[in-house]
Amino acid sequence: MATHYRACHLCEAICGLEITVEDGKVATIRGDKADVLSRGHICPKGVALKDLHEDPDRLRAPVKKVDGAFVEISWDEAFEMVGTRLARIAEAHGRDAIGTYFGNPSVHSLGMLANIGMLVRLIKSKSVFSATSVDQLPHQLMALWMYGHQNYLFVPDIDRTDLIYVFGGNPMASNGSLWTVPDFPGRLAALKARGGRMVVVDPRRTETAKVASAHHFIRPGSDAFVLLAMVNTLIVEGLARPGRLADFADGMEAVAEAVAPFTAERAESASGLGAETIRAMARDLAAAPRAVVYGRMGTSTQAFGTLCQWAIQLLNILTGNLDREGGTMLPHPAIAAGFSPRAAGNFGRWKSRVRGLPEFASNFPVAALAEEIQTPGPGQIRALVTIAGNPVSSTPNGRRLDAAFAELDFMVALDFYVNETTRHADVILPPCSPLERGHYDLAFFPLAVRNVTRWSDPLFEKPESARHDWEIIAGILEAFAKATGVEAPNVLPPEFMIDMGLRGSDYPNLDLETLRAAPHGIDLGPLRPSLPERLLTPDGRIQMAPEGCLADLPRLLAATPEAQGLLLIGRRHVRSNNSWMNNSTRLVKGPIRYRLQMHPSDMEPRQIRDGGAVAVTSRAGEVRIEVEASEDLMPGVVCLPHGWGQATRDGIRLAVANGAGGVSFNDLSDEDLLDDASGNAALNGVPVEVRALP
Ligand SMILES: Nc1nc2c(c(=O)[nH]1)N[C@H]1C(S)=C(S)[C@@H](COP(=O)(O)OP(=O)(O)OC[C@H]3O[C@@H](n4cnc5c(=O)[nH]c(N)nc54)[C@H](O)[C@@H]3O)O[C@H]1N2
Ligand SMILES: Nc1nc2c(c(=O)[nH]1)N[C@H]1C(S)=C(S)[C@@H](COP(=O)(O)OP(=O)(O)OC[C@H]3O[C@@H](n4cnc5c(=O)[nH]c(N)nc54)[C@H](O)[C@@H]3O)O[C@H]1N2
Ligand code: SF4
Ligand SMILES: [Mo]
Repeated sequence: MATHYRACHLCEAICGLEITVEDGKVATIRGDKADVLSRGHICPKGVALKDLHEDPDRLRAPVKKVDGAFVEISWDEAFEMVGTRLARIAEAHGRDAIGTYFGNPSVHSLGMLANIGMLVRLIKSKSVFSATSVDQLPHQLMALWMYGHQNYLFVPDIDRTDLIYVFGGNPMASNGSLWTVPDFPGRLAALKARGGRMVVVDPRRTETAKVASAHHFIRPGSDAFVLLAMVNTLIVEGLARPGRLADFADGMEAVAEAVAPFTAERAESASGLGAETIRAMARDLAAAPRAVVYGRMGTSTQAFGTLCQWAIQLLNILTGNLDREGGTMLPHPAIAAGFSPRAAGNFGRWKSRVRGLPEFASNFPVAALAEEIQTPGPGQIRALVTIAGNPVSSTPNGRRLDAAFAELDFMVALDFYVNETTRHADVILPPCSPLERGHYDLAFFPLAVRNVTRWSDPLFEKPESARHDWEIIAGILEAFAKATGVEAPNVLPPEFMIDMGLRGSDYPNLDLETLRAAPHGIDLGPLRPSLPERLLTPDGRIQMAPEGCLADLPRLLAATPEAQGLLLIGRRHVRSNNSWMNNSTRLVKGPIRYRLQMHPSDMEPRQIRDGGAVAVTSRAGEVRIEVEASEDLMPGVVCLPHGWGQATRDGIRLAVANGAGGVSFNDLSDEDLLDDASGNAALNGVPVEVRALP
């Protein structure tokens, strides 16, 4: 029996795992107690890596569609076909006719992350989309506007703070996001043991709310009112004390003027949170020696995501907690490529063809993907490359995308499953199992609560016939370059790039060999302040009042809570991973987790009974699902997880065998419902109606 240590790549917590192998098979998977960051933490998904590796439904060779069915082909044939078909479409219709979509796992796969830029540059199409616009776009936009870099996402220093406000995040289920904080439960327990507090603001009494010092319900989509009222309180009551930040932050007067209309009373009527509670929250924040305001999905994938992220930054700045121990800080990762000025990002340099939505970092909002395929004219998307993504399940109005994908002239998917999205592909190119590749968390060390570095060698050698993600991208680049008569860019093995990166690190004596000899990771010390030196705004100062935020305020002021009707929000469970781990029986077993949760006071007038079937209707569509009564919801709010409903689409075997059912949340979410300031999808706070079915 051999023991192998490696990082789990499934979520942002990047836990260290201890995996034992017997007879060439995974025997056990446990948390690695010696891991310098995760200290033994693991969740059920980490254990399910065995299922992913062994899953007979996972594709092991490229397939092409013949008469509606997928048949295996050789890599040579697959690349040839992809290269020539894409080149032919580009020649006939222009480069923008080729669309690409990058999904979430493309940042969890080193070979992908390191090379997708090259693919975009070679294809030279503006039709690029990604999961960013159903996720953290407002966070990144704010980082760009206020600090000059899209990746300046300040990390809550949970290990040294006294008070954390969590708005719209559920780290007890998600294990943290834009916050690599493995063993969140342990770190929270330590915070409480030293007398600290965590306060949760969420329309649902979540798993995180249940272990918080206090929880407040909030009406979905109304956080900006509350957060800006907290800013207002700090200013009006003379509690704003930015300390040293005042020396290099501009825009205080503009902020004071902008937030003046956002009183606690106005916030109360919009949000349901009491005006006194809101003021007290602001005062507590100002009084705490070290404190953090943190907001996640519930405050970004909603109609005022940008304003929420702005107000959160303002609260941390005005209380002097930005860039301070026990507040929020920017990590110093061993490889800081993601923080380089070249990667600073851009916004609004060009607009999408049909709806005029702004690009961010050369991506259009994915809410515009279906219309870009379905609307004729120059630039219409006719071919699509999806890369580790499942937009039919994960992005707004999945039914419309489903129909749009069926209209494409050509589609290729880099994925190891036939799912809601890839079933439309002409060719699917599956990478080898994640346990067969080396791993380095290029994207997540820059978000971690401590500076650490760690390399994971492959657990198993990949079969000769299998390809790594980076080799698949290299194959496409080569074939497309050949078909368009240009030279193919050189793709390097990711190991090589990491070695180079480590050798060029600000930390001394790092290279791949050093990391290989330290499989539990190397601790590089606690987070430390680094402003103003690292600011990358044009004048090197914090921009507290970005134009784009001020311009969005009238829209917020005009927003009036709808008198009746229900608002739909999402939920994550610790045994789920977006849309793609439901094939693991180990994860799916147990109580059914995909029902619509509804408060009894909303069920009664609609004559809906616990366990009964209902129709849920939004502007975008209708789904039928069972109801689960829940007192954990704020009345007026209904709650459904995303990533389910595989069985409602033809031709997919996934997650059906083990009894997983449910419906897709995004058959209800609306491609017209956006955070207008950024183009991010408003997946939370979707107006719906629910009626009992006989
Ligand atoms: N309603 C609602 N919708 C949501 C959300 C929500 O909270 N509510 N959350 C949003 C968020 S935060 C995100 S990040 C998106 C995710 O959106 P997507 O990234 O589009 O969707 P996933 O479900 O993560 O699908 C990932 C795909 O990548 C494949 N895959 C996994 N690992 C690899 C790999 O190593 N290589 C390759 N080539 N393929 C791989 C999987 O088989 C799967 O098909 O969903 C968003 N959608
Ligand atoms: N187990 C598991 N873990 C995951 C994932 C997964 O699918 N499953 N996905 C991973 C990914 S890609 C991401 S991005 C992260 C996301 O990480 P989180 O953001 O921590 O996860 P969510 O569960 O989406 O939390 C959003 C919270 O916002 C609340 N909410 C909804 N609307 C509003 C609102 O208007 N205001 C406020 N204040 N709250 C609101 C919801 O009730 C929910 O509790 O999780 C990651 N980790
Ligand atoms: S929390 Fe779970 S899924 Fe996330 S990295 Fe750790 S073991 Fe993997
Ligand atoms: Mo995400």
